[in-house]
This record gives sequence, structure tokens and C-alpha cells, in this order.
Amino acid sequence: MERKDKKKVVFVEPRGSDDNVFSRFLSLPLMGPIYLATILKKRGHRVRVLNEHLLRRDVNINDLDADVLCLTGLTQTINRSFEIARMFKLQNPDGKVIIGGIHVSMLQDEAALFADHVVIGEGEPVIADLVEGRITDKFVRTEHINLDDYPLPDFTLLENYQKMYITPMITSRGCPFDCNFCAVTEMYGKKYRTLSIDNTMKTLRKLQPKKVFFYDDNFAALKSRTYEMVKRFKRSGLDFRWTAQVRTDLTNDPKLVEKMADAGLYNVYVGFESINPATLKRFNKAQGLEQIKRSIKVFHDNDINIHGMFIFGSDDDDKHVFRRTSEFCNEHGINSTQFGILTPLPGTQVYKEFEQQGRLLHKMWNYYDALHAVYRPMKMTPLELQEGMLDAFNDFYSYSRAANEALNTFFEYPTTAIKGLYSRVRLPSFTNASLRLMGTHIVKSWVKHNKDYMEFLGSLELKKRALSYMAQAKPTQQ
Ligand code: B12
Ligand code: SF4
Repeated sequence: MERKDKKKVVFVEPRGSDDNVFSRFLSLPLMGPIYLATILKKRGHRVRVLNEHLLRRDVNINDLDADVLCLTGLTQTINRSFEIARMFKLQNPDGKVIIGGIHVSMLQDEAALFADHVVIGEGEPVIADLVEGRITDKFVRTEHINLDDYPLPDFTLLENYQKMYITPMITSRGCPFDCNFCAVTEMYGKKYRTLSIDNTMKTLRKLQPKKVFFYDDNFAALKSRTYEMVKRFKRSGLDFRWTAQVRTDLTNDPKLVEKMADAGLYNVYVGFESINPATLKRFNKAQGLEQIKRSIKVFHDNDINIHGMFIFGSDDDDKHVFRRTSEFCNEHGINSTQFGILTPLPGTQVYKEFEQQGRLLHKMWNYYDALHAVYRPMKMTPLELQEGMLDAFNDFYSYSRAANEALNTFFEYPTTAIKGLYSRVRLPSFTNASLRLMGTHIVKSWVKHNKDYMEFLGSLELKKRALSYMAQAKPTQQ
């Protein structure tokens, strides 16, 4: 490529809206922009990746001094992506805007109002052709890629990458399951595509991380591969601890869990989703309550912390689900939890169903963040769903429970020290206490920032009551 053909390219990953207080604690990037920027750098373009969370500020017009602006976005951040596209075009009407990512892959038309090109699917096969002008179509659809065909990610392209508290890595895409609320299979497919273990090890050697977060949606979907992977971690001599997203069925093979722990696995993110068996079935989760309980025991037996993720508000959930769930988490010693509200994400079966049934309250995407009720549930009102979610958070992350954890730490210390297990048992308790304190703070902050939304949900309730009152008060026909 000649020098004049080299482009100045900026990728931006926008922040979440202020209504989502959790976003403000984020400092981890989506990997898409980093992979794509790496491809462009290798072709000689001048590329930067800006992430508004890691920057700790909004991007401004000076940041957008580029020939091509590449935007990504989740459903809850997409409006900010559109805002940035507008800002760029005002300053640079001849500049090119390319937009991709999971939200626009599911809903292209609104994105087309703000971008020259909308990419549907994984961007690797087309990013160079788009930037270099060989593809001119407005909508560009791609096939799923083979992960080993593309370069390993170059994190130095990401501004402030040093501020990441953990190194993200991906060794697979796609998931063989098909939970009806999840956007992953629609976007990345049901086929589990893997990066070779050689390339995984090459990335680890290059990055020399202290801590790794494997972003894979289902890290251990292929058990034999996971056995091989952890064997290679152990043999490599690299000294790192890691965390990953896994399913409960991993624990059907306790030996594998033991090997994973031995190779540095200290925490798992597990989609428990619900303690209501009917909800698990409705979600098509392919896991039952007994399986959930068993998995907790196996992880804890191996000193692995559990971040349990739950979803409230299925058509089988009623008002009792919230407290029952937080109590379940406390009883089973789950270390940290994420209580979400079922969110009809575009592209999912839940979205299609709720839209068809006219149950969506609105399409203000920044509220589609699993922390706001955005549809009418079956067995409660939207306000009850919203309050119930907050109540579960409040119960789990209460000050009294934090104090309890701290006390546990205090009393555990002498005994465990005698057993010589000091560092293994004491640390989780300290972490639990501080996680709970942080949780309490976040919930308070959520309530402060979302008074208007609560009022909106309250007004729906009043309207419903008024309508039913009017219906009852209607004079009967003589
Ligand atoms: C890591 C991760 C996180 C991290 C960091 C996320 C972040 N910075 O947003 C943490 C744990 C903090 C997190 C939080 C949340 N997450 Co999350 N997360 C993920 C996960 C597992 C991996 C993301 C990733 O790197 N993927 C791999 C890369 C390669 O894919 P990619 O970034 O999409 O990029 C590819 C394509 O999209 C495309 N592309 C992307 N951008 C662009 C741009 C251009 C120009 C082009 C051409 C192409 C292109 O090409 C890329 C390369 O192939 C995904 C699941 C998944 N498989 O993606 C869920 C996922 C993105 N998360 C999701 C959700 C809902 C959330 C939360 C709302 C959950 C919550 N209630 O807290 C929050 C919101 C965070 C926020 N930004 O505000 C949903 C989003 C669905 C949606 N429609 O928006 C996903 C898809 C999971 C799911 N089960 O549905 N998450
Ligand atoms: S929720 Fe997890 S297991 Fe279910 S389809 Fe999505 S990624 Fe796969």
C-alpha cells in the first residue's frame, strides 16, 4: 500500500449511560475493536482504540481527528455510539463512519442513519476492505471466522490499556446451547469455534499477564480441550491466576475442576439464572436446581470463588422469587452475585416474543441493561419487578452481611493459619466483605440516579389501576 493510502483510523467503544451505575465501575473493553485495529495496523494504517471507560472521560472532537471512525456498541450503549457518529460527521462530513457490534448486527436500519457502512456479524473479514474503500455497500454481512486465521490482539493500540486490572483473552466464540434470552448464539453461532491451544499459549507468553479474564461465553464447553489447555498452563511456567465464564455442567467432572483450580482458576462467572425450576425450563437453560447446588459445592471444594448471575422476571416468576434467591445465595455462600432483570435484547427469542405480544414498555436502548424493567412481566407489575431486583441486591449486599463476612474473616484467621491454609481461606472472606460493601454502594447510587425511571414505572401502575377502576365503575347496560 502506498503511503497516501494509509488512513488515520479511530475506534471508539462508548460508555454506558448514567442510568446504569454499574457502567461507571467498568474498566474492561470489548475485544472486537482491538482485534480489528490489529488487522489495520498490520496493513500500515495509523490506528487508535478509545474506550470511554478506560479513558475516564467522554471522547471529544479532538479525539476524533481521523479519516475513518469505527464504532462499536452494545444495546445499552448504542445511543452514545450514534451521538459520537454525529459529532464526527459535523466536524468531518467527508470522513467515513463504519459501525459494527452485536446491537447493530441485530437491528441495522437505525444504525444506517448514522453510518456509511453497517457491518452485520464479525468484522475481521471485511474491515480492511471497508477502510481501504474496496467495499462500498451500506450493509455488509459476514460469515463466522476461523479464529486462527487472524492476528493475536495488540493491546498497545488501546489507549490506557495499562489501567485494565486484569488481562482479557478469548479462546473461543459461539456456544452450543441456546438460552432464549441470550444474544450470543444469534451473533456468534451455535458452533463452538476455538483458537488453537498453541495460539492461546503464544498470546499468554506475549502478554505475560498476572491475571487473566477469559471472556469466552462457555470456556469449558469442550472438556478434552480444557484438560489439554490447563495442562499447558501448568507446564508453561507462566505464573498467572485466571477467571472464566463457565456453566454448571462443568462440575459433572470434578477432576477437571480440580485441575483447573490447580492451574490457577480462582473465580468463575456462572449463569445460574434462576432457582425457579420452571424459569430454568422456560429459559431453555438445560440445567436444574440440583445441578446448581452440586456445582456450588464442587467449586467451593476447590477454593474457587463464585460470581453467580441470576435473571428475574420470567413469566414463571412471581414476587417471592427475589428474597428466595438472595437467601439461596447467602445459604450457599455464593461469593458475589449479579441480579439482573430479564432483558429482551434484540435478536433473542425473548425479544421477538415480547415484541409480538406488545409487552415492551419502550425502546429507549440505554435502559436495556438488565438493571431496568423494560417490559410487562406476567405475574407482577414492572414496578414490582424493578423493586424486587433492588430488594434482592439490598438483601445480599447489606451492611450487616458485609459485617458478618468481616467477622468470619477475623475468626477464621487463627484456625486457618494453624492449618497452614491462611492465604487460601482468609482472602475470599475479606474479598466477600469488600464486595458486599461495594455492592451496597452501587445499589444506593442506582436508586439516586433512577428516580425518574421509578416514577415512570409508578405511573404505569397508577394508569393500570385507574383503568381497572374505570372498567369496574362502568354502568352496566340495562
Ligand atoms: C466481556 C463481556 C463483558 C465485560 C466487559 C464489557 C464491555 N466493555 O462492554 C463485562 C463483564 C464488564 C460486561 C458487562 C456487561 N455485559 Co457483557 N459481555 C462480555 C462478552 C462475554 C465478551 C465481549 C467480547 O469481547 N466479545 C468478543 C469480541 C470479539 O466480539 P465483539 O466485541 O462483539 O466484536 C466483534 C463483532 O461484534 C464485530 N464488531 C464489533 N465492533 C465492531 C466495530 C466495527 C467498525 C466493525 C466493522 C465490526 C465490529 O466484529 C468484532 C470482531 O469479530 C460478551 C459476549 C460475547 N460473546 O461477545 C457479553 C455481552 C456483550 N454482554 C452483554 C451484556 C448484556 C452486558 C451487561 C449489560 C450486563 C450487566 N447487566 O451488567 C453489561 C454492560 C456493559 C457495558 N458496556 O455497559 C450482552 C450484550 C447484548 C447486547 N445486545 O447488548 C453480551 C453479548 C452477552 C449476552 N449473553 O448476550 N460484559
Ligand atoms: S447464556 Fe451462556 S450457555 Fe446460554 S446460550 Fe448464552 S452463552 Fe450459551
